[in-house]
Amino acid sequence: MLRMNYRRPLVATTLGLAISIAATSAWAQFRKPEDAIKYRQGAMFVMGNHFARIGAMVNDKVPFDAATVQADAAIVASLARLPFAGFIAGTDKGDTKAEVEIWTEPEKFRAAAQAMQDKLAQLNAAAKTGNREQIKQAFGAAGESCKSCHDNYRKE
Ligand code: ASC
Repeated sequence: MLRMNYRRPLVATTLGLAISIAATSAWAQFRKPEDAIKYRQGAMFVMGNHFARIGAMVNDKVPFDAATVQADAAIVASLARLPFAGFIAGTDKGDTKAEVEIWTEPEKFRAAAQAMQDKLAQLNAAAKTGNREQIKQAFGAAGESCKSCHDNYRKE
């Protein structure tokens, strides 16, 4: 009994600390709200760049090279989670085209983000096969998921 009582404050303090770290971590990643906006835009910019390189190949703008597609698809798939860390509370204003629905219907936004991540994982898997037709199809499906989220959550 004595031992349990002795330990309880430590458990409570550790738990309290863990909860407060979890609650503030979204903010703690960025020094100011503008940094969160730049972060998500930067992540999407890099994703868009590498995604477009794949598009150029499957649409015959540049010669198809399986190894290059694999590298680009791996980059895009691994970056796909990053933008969402930047959509923190209070960043619907400022230098951003983000629609307020991102914050007013977060479940729908999260689902759209997940759909995009799934499509990019499928593109990454297709890239590993080296099969141009499979890659082209997966690229198209992934592009649709980019577009649908932009149509719903990005201002003109
Ligand atoms: C891209 C890019 C997007 C998508 C989208 C597809 O290359 O940057 O956001 O494709 O335009 O419709």
